[in-house]
Amino acid sequence: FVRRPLIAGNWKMNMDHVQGITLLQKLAWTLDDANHDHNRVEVAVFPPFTDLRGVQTLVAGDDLDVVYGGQDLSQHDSGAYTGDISGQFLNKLGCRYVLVGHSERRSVHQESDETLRAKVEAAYRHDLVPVLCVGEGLEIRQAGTHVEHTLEQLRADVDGLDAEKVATLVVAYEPVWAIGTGEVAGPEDAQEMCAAIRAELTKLYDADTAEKVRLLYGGSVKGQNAAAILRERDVDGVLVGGASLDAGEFASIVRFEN
Ligand code: G2H
Repeated sequence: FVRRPLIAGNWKMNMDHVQGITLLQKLAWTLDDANHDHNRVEVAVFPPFTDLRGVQTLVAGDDLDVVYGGQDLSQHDSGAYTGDISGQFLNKLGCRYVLVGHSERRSVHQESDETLRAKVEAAYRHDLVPVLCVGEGLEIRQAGTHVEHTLEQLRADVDGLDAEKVATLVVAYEPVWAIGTGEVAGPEDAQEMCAAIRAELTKLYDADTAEKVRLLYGGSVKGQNAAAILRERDVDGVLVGGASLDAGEFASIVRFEN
């Protein structure tokens, strides 16, 4: 691998703090039992905000080789924004990453690219690495304009960021039609888009920067399809929803054979 693969579990609005701790403990035991080589991939989980403190305590106390992040953050640092979570709070809880612009945030919360651009900036302001999610819906896929659509989101969300920051960025390509539906984009679909994203980053920045960016695929990833997706040249990891809620299934994705 040119870039260290990132296997990320997005718990979405699942797992209360007790269930979250149990899941993470089981994951650690499963990987230990299998003598998993922790240097091979980076494992990250994105629990609900209310689980983060518990995850932090467990990871530090048991010295787990797992990093974690928030599922969203505010574009603001503090103030009268009831219900929002600042990047500085996530940073203080030891988060390394934060999801930005997951399709469920774009559709359920109508987050615009302008807001997401501000959230990317806020993440960097608080030393968090944004995992920027982009991707097209079914109609756009059927119309054949999915590459253009996804690159437009990318351009809008990273507009004006300096190359040094972009080099650390993670971009997750998640075709909305393949999320939680059991429909998986084929490995070649994932590769097509990830290659297009890398080419676009080369155009916007330079080849060196683009080669450093990790590109993930997300959408109905499971133990049984992960290896084929991860074998693609420009795919540097996966963002897993449903299958990350089962320790054994997620462990089998982490331990994919290539
Ligand atoms: C896409 C993915 C994780 P799932 O949302 O972000 O979820 O694996 O359930 O399709």
